[in-house]
Amino acid sequence: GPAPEAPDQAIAWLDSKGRKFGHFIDGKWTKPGKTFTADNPATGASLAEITDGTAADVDAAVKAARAAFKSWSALSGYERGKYLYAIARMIQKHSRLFAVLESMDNGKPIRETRDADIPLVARHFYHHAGWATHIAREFPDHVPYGVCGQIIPWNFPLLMLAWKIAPALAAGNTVVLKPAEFTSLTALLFAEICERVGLPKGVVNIVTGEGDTGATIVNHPDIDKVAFTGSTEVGKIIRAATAGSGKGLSLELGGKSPYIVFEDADLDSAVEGLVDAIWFNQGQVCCAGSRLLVQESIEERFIAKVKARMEKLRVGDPLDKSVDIGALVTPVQVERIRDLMKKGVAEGAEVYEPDGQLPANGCFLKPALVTNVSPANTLVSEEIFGPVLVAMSFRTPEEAVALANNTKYGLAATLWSENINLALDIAPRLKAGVVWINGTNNFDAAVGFGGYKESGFGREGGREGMGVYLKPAWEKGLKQAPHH
Ligand code: TXE
Repeated sequence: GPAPEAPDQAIAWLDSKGRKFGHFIDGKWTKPGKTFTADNPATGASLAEITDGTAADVDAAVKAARAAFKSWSALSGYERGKYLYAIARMIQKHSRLFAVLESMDNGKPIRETRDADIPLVARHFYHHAGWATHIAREFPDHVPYGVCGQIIPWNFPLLMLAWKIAPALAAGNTVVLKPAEFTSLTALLFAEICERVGLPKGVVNIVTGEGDTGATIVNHPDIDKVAFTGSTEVGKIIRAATAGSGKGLSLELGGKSPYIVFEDADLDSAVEGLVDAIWFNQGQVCCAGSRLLVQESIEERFIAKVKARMEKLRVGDPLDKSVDIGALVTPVQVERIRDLMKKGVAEGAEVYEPDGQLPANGCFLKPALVTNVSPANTLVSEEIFGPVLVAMSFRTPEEAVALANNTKYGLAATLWSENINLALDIAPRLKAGVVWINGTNNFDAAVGFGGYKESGFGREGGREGMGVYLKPAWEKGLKQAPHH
């Protein structure tokens, strides 16, 4: 196969920073404080030291963002858009460095960071650069919130940053963003991009740290809006913590999305879609199609095809361009997944894994297919967030809808059928923020993404996503529309 992607450029960048990072606050880098390590989950090697943000760090970042808000929000949308275009272009220019750094820090295959994560990041900034000039017309009598506290997870580190920062800035807000503790590096490289394009100081502040740092941001009295993507557990804590505070809130949480295959589907395409739905990013995807619902009449044939395809999936070095499944983000997650599997098996589940050896070290797991489960099985009801597909069957379309909606989540759903009448009948009955027909994981910055029920609320992308970063002017007692 092709030679692995060389890590040289990313290593040179880390070395140039002394492999030790402070925060990016008010356009400057702070001195590193108490640190934790950023590890490469495929090798266990330590990549850099990351500062664990204190309450004083968060306070300094919020003050800087507050000071910057006045002039940033007073700029015309056109002026703000120019900065977003510059960021987008700079990300494209350094896309290879971003992709390799992301793969090293997170463990996801280079094919994904190169072809999905980083291009989608650039696309998100371009899209919102365009929005900046349209907000005044599209959202008359709306104003930005002010200072946004943004907390993101580790599964799509730079992409989640883009989903948060691009619309916030387009709308005229300033931000304090905390990356996940396992994946801070591309956020820090992004801070350098902000410096390079001359983004006014204080508009973007990156404070690294663990959950406590996140909680400090959420609870800071001078934060106007909180945006969070992560576990449902922490989402609930944040909702409780912000209730009654007057802060705006949007939450993008977990999922257990159904992947429905009807008997008249193009089965080979549905199998390829399934690979993307559940094994993309090792299954660490909030909208992963983790519950296969297959019509009974084709169940045996379809499952045989899935198993045959699983045999061909390559697990290994994330920088190897032919690898399909890389490393999970951290040993903590591997343990979590193993524990859930044990529980599910004790409850009667059967697990199929393809033959073959995993790399001796690193956070690797084989792709797994779980069958013989009742709806009450832990593996059916809980988000596994790993390369584990759970399969069940149904007889009628009615039963498919009932099974699909039998979950506390509601983020995404996929259905396959060659019968367009059936597809269009079923799709609106699936309680999910997005429904894909004869395809899966189709993302675009122009389309709102978000959930129902315990998957959260608020949308990211598109017009709905812009709305999440604006509030009616009357809420601030203002009459004038501040957008130009
Ligand atoms: O998530 P956390 P974890 C799910 C997935 C995964 C599980 C656990 O099922 O297995 O969650 O992952 C910050 N106040 N998802 O524990 O803790 C934290 O530092 C404020 C689904 O890693 O939610 C990080 O930046 N912030 C999900 C971010 O929250 C807090 C993606 C997410 O970490 C905090 C990730 C607190 N009290 C996990 N505690 C998705 N929807 O895509 C932690 N954080």
